Amino acid sequence: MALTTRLTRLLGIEHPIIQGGMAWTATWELAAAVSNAGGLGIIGAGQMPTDLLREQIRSAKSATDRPFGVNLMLLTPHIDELVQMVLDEGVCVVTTGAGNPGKYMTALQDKGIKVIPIAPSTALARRLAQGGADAIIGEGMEAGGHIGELTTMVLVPQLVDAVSVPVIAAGGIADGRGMAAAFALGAEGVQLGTRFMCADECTIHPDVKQRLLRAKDRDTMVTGYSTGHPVRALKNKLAKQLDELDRANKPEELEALGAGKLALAMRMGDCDMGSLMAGQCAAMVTEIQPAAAIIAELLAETESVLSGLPARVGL
Ligand code: TUI
Repeated sequence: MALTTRLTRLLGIEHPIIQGGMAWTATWELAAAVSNAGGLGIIGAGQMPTDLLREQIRSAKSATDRPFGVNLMLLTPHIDELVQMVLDEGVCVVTTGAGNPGKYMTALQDKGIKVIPIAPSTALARRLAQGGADAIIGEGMEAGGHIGELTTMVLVPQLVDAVSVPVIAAGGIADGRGMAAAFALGAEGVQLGTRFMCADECTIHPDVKQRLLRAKDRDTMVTGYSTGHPVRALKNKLAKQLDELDRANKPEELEALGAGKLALAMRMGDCDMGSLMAGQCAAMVTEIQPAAAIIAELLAETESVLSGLPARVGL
């Protein structure tokens, strides 16, 4: 099946599926595998040193001839240096998170790089679209990591009404039912993070993958409201300690405790004191599979849901 949308045409990809650019998680191995399977793989820059991200981009280029992207986390202190390096290296797509990429937009697009910011609200999406964003990722609060306030179900249709560029739905999508629902809401693509954490090619610690496979529906929680940067992760010892600091309104202590904890989980496999950032749909991830199998399954399920819908509702 070929699902073609404005997004597949804009990026020159086969399927309208983007793999989330998760920090310490989405390395070049995963990004290249997703791109080779016809989706858009994304390297998560997070707080990576500039030289390491450069190597990641070069490795991805040697592993795929297809388009791939980089996610830039805008709260990173050396973000200007990362952007300059990405301009020098050249990639097809930059997605951005945790801020407004307005000041980098022209420089990136002048190099032929498509800029696709993540927006948690219509106000920001409108500003970004006016500033020339090529598409907008609407990420609901079901997502893992740093989140906004709105759910995917209410955010996506409002974004579709607010901007004329393609909208990509993210947050809470783990299978073809969610993907079909995203298209029903007006999205022209989907971005999945948590599901791809359990791809064979995802290089996170195997213990984290096992924790994801065991997760149940209410196993994530959000901490960090007091800092202004709420984060969703699987419940563990760290999350409970962060929650206590949140409730005591101690944002500085919370930030100090949280520092470096994502890498501790994803790279070192510390599932107690590491930050197991993951979305609510962790419970829907039940298998470790090659990225290509995830994409094939998503497409087959989406086709089956969409083609079965009219009969199901009596149309
Ligand atoms: O960025 C993400 N997810 C992330 S970033 C991250 S690293 C981090 N760790 C601790 C605290 C903060 C970050 C882990 N997960 N998703 C995309 C996303 N972007 N979610 C929410 C936003 C967002 C929030 C505010 C985007 C723009 C924004 O704009 C504020 C403004 O400047 O108007």
